[in-house]
Amino acid sequence: KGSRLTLDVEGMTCASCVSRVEKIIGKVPGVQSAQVNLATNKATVDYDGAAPIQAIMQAVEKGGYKVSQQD
Ligand code: 9UX
Repeated sequence: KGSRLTLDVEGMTCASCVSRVEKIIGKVPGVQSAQVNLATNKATVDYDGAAPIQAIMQAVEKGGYKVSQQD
């Protein structure tokens, strides 16, 4: 019943960035889990309900990273 979306995250330069971004995304309401890949700059997000894209993008940007939506 859950859905999945992929976002592009720029500005992550170390493994701790990955943890930070996963934590940031994981706190967004509706998000079940987030997996960030440092090598590909992609964040895979599993969520319930309506896609929380706007909230995720705001939270990630506030954290100091650039984020864009992927197809
Ligand atoms: Mo690593 Mo990322 O020292 O915001 S945590 S660069």
